Amino acid sequence: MDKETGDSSEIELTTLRVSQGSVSSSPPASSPLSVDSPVAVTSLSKKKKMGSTRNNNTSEGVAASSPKAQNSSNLKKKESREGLEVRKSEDFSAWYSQLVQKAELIEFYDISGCYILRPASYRIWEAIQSYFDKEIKKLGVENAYFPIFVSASRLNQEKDHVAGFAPEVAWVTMSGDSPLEEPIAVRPTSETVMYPSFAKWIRSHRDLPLKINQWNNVVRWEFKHPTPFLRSREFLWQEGHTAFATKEEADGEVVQILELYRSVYEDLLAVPVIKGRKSEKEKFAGGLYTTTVEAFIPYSGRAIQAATSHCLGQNFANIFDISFEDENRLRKKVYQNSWGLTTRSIGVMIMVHSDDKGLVLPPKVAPLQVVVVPIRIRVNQEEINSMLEQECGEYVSELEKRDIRVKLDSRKDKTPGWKFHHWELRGVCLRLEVGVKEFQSGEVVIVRRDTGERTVVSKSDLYERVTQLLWTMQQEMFLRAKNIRDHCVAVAYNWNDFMAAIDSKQMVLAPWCTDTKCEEEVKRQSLEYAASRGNESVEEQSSQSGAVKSLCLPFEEELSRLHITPLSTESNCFLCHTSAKAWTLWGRSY
Ligand code: 87F
Repeated sequence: MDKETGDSSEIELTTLRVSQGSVSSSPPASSPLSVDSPVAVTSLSKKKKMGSTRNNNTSEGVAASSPKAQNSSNLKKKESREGLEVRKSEDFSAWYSQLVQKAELIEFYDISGCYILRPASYRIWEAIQSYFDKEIKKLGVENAYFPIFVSASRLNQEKDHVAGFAPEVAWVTMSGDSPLEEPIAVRPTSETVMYPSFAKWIRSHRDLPLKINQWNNVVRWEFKHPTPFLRSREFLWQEGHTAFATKEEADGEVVQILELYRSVYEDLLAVPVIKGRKSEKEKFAGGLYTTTVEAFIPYSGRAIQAATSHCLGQNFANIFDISFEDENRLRKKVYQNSWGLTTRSIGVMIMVHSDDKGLVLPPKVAPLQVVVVPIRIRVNQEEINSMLEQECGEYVSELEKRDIRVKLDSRKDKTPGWKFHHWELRGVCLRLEVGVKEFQSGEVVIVRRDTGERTVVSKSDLYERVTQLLWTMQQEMFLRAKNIRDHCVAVAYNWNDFMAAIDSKQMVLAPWCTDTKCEEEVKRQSLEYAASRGNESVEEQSSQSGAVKSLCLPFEEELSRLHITPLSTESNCFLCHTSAKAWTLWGRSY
């Protein structure tokens, strides 16, 4: 007997019907549980009630709202708290905070800005790692590991660019209760840790190129509001550091790595990005130029720097004396690059795809791609139930054999409806439902997490159809996100249109003079503009506050993809009206 719903066959059948109905507009007409049957007719009023439970976004299984279930224990109450209680469109940041905790991605910690990455989110990070690691190895990059601590003298060797970041550096000053002789910093990035070794390892042109990557954690003691994945005081990333004999080789690698970052976001995480170059104000101050992939979160109207690939020129080679003897025995300084991709990528993916029911994950990174839910008959049908379960077990092993990440949910103390919600919240891509009807006809119902679309497939085609649906889901998630993102890019030629678009949560492409003073003016005026709108609601204020910054000067290929024609020589800057030098993408950002 089911703990939650008792043993009434009527209620059990109702439960089953409505659970299915909630994800489908029309149940199979031939279903013994269809609305034409007397049993189902008695259940229609319950169906309405149950539907509203679902719409309220509690994840209480449909069955759990039946009268008998309402009398059940605290266990049920606990279950009802499983689902999201906030809608994405109503309070985006509360929705996100609930989602990452309820979907078991994040556990909060007692140090502000530090989060526990639970197995489900670490598994996503492993998928990103494994993809990117393979790709950089093809480029001849080798992994290594350098210490987490930096001495003060080393960190200060590179004072100029560290100066701006100094408040974010965390220091260890004690061991036990005795002060250290010299405080040591926890790495915020590893230039100063790695480059003294580069100076030792590079002697001749034969030692070049040197391409080192490390997968590690870094600490930046940020004071801005922390957000799981997007802004944390400790985060995971890869930092690539390379050295070349010529500037051309370094330039070539910068765009190769940027292309890999595009691919991680678009091909793996199904998140569209725009490639471009950072303005002088926004580039990494220690380098020559910075390239970036920029993503956008439509609900908050904010852009986010998704990954960066820097050309450092010879700046660090001069500081750390990294030089080599060329073929003509002349001593030369190397040209360097550095590039990084962080666990922020997981947060961007969640924000872009997930919905009011919970996580929606692209199949390529989803820890679980398929869940199989047997829909048991609950009255004296143990024989048929055990055959059903055995059949489901066979589907699982068949899919497992072919490397599909699959799980069988045969728990007897949970209703099918409860399980559906449970796995939807956790972002399992496909749900396979096998009821008696399907069992008898050799079919399986497949429900897609992203669209709720149901497909009935013959068990002999199961593997092919599952593979095909996962592939389609991956493609369609990207196309949907890209379509939405494209609608969030406006074009403006003057300040009023520019701010109107920003206010409607868009990014703006505008002709710009590229002058740093003008960029500072955009920041100042946009802050003034936001402050002048003090009569907005709190929610409006938070989504419409913050300075507008340049995100990037998009590459030509990106502009033509967005159907933007090159600037004419007569074009003027949208703000200062001097001659415009480049189309530039602007927005509020994280
Ligand atoms: C915070 C404190 C100290 C960023 C910091 O982007 C230093 C820094 O150098 C700092 N925050 N940065 C810039 C990091 C540049 C660069 N490093 C390697 C990357 C990619 C990987």
